[in-house]
Amino acid sequence: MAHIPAQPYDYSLPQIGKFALIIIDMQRDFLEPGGYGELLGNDVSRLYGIVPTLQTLLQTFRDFHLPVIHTLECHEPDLSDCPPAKIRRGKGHLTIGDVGPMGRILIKGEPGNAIIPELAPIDGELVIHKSGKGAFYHTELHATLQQRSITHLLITGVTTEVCVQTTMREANDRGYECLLVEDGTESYFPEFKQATVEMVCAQGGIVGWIGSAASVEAAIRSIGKQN
Ligand code: C5J
Repeated sequence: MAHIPAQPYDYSLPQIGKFALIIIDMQRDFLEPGGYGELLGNDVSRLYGIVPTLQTLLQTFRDFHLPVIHTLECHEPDLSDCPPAKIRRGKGHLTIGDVGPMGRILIKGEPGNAIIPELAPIDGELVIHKSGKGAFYHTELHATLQQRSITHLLITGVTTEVCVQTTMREANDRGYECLLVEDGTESYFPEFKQATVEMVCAQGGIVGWIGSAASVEAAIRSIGKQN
């Protein structure tokens, strides 16, 4: 066990095997021009800023052979898992399922739907395909975490106030102890990131904790030495 300096108070990282890193939706569709993020009217350029931090954090987990979970927001090619309301949203001329510069938008297996190469999953890492914003909705995530006795989640990825926050709230409701890695998450809207960071750890940690990637890495190294 190790203590991570965090808000609203230290986060206790349990023994190895009980915690996992979740990297949410670091996909070309959200980070690159021509993807779903941009067609919703967003300036996607600011999201790349967290990639070096996530690479270092991911490498630390890999160095210690710790569980890593990647998620992708995506839909089946026939859109059978996509509610019509989601297809109607946005203000561009293209929508989910249409052909864009990186293939069909937000469709499983299309080039634009892939995780960016810098953070591509490797063998042994869990990849969760999700049709909703939260990673627990209609996925095998909860069952898989339970099977592995994982109780603590270090949460990262994009976008802070949408898929990241939704997943953190879903996890919290299922009893997981969650720490949102502040410099490992980003939004198209800096003010929304800030608001999310403040709201999830308000009221004594109503949804969880906020900490830094460096603090998580230091805690892992200290636990690693104990083993
Ligand atoms: C959005 C996500 N923003 N991954 N998805 O639609 O946050």
